[in-house]
Parts: sequence; structure tokens; C-alpha cells
Amino acid sequence: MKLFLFHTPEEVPNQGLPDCAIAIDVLRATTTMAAALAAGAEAIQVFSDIDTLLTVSETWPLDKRLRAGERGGGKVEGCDLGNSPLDHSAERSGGKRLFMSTTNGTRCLKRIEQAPLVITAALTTRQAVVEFLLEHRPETVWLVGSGWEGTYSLEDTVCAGAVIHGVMTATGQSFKDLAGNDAAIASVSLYLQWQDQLLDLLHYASHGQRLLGLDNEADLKYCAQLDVLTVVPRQQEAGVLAL
Ligand code: 3SL
Repeated sequence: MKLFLFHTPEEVPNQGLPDCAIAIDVLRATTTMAAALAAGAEAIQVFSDIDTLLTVSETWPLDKRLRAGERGGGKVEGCDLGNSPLDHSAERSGGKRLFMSTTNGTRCLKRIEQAPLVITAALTTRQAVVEFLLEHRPETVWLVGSGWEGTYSLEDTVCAGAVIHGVMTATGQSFKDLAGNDAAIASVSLYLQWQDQLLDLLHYASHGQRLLGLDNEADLKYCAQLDVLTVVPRQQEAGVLAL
């Protein structure tokens, strides 16, 4: 297995596809997706733009859908929810399809949706993602951070490092065997430096600061948890994820 890290969707090569692509948006889209599916949501359908989300979700029964839209960290008008993992419970999300559009996370998924195997990762699902990789043994893996509007983000990079470190620990393999690019190696250093202070790191991160400014401290606390969920959201058809 060769693991490559691309910090943003913009860094993803235009040529070729990996055997497996992993979208990461710790704050907060992929953390929210995992929370929704763990709470019993039927599936998550992602959209780059809100108008298409509203039109497509209109065809779905009212009691079987939830519309989640986020821009600039806030909830979009006309949607039921914003992008908080804390919004999801069995009562609210069980059996429903989540129609979702966020600033960067859903865009990241759209960028890699042609890969034969597409999953999402978050700190909350790190170990489950490691086990998924060990079970499926894809030869090439692209871990893709969502970043923020094309720029690097600490939280996605530390999550990639946590996944890569998990694979290294489980297999006993070194960077020589596993690292596909320099960014993959650097991400493990970031994870090793911060593994016991993930919440602090999320507080320092620029998007963490943005969310704190919008009163989302509880979300950061939730998103900083390592290995608390066993789900791995997986693309079933282009743009639709389920378990
Ligand atoms: O950019 C995204 O996709 C979101 O996760 C951003 S936010 O955390 O909801 O503000």
C-alpha cells in the first residue's frame, strides 16, 4: 500500500486515479457525516451548490429527508440543519437521507468521486478507517484534506497523519514501504507532536478559530475525539455515501 496526502482538493493530480480516495474534513463535514450515519441516517447525498440540493431533495418524502447546508460556518437559509455533528441523534436522523452541502468538505468529495473506492475519515473514525484499509488493501491511497477555500488546514493534516501512523503501527511497515509522498511523512510528525493535545491543536487552527468565533466550542470538543466511532462512510454511487 502507498499512501499519498494532498492537503487540498486543488493539489489532487489531474491525471490518474488511486484505488482508494479518502476525503478528510475534521472541522466539520466528514466528522458530521460519520455522526449522522452512526445515528442511523440512511445515506448522505452531497452537493456542491445549495440550489441543486434544494431541488433534488424536494423529490424525497418530507419525513425521510434532512437538508444540511453550511456556508462560512453558519447554517444556510432554507435548510433544516447546518453542519454540526452534534445535530445528529437516532431520533432526528434515524432512517433519513441527509442532503448536504458545505463550503469545502462536500467539494472535496466531488473532486475524488471518480475513484473506484471513496471513503471519508475524521479523527472520530480514525481506527475504523485504518481497519478498512487493512481489510481492503488498496494499492494506492489518496488522503485528501478539504482545507479552507484552497488553503492548507492543520486539522485535516493531523487526521491524515493519524491514519498513516495507524497503518504503520498495525503493519509494522515503515515510510519506505508506505509513504507515497513527502506530505504523508510530514503529517505523521504533526500527529506524533499533537496526539495528546488534539483539542488544543483544533483551537489553534485557523478554522477552529473561525468556529470558536461562531460559538462552536462544543463542536471542536466533539471533532477532536480520536477513535470514538466504528463507522466508515463509503460512496455507494457518485455523491452518495452510506455504511
Ligand atoms: O468547509 C466545510 O466543508 C465545513 O466543514 C466548514 S464548517 O466547519 O461547517 O464551518
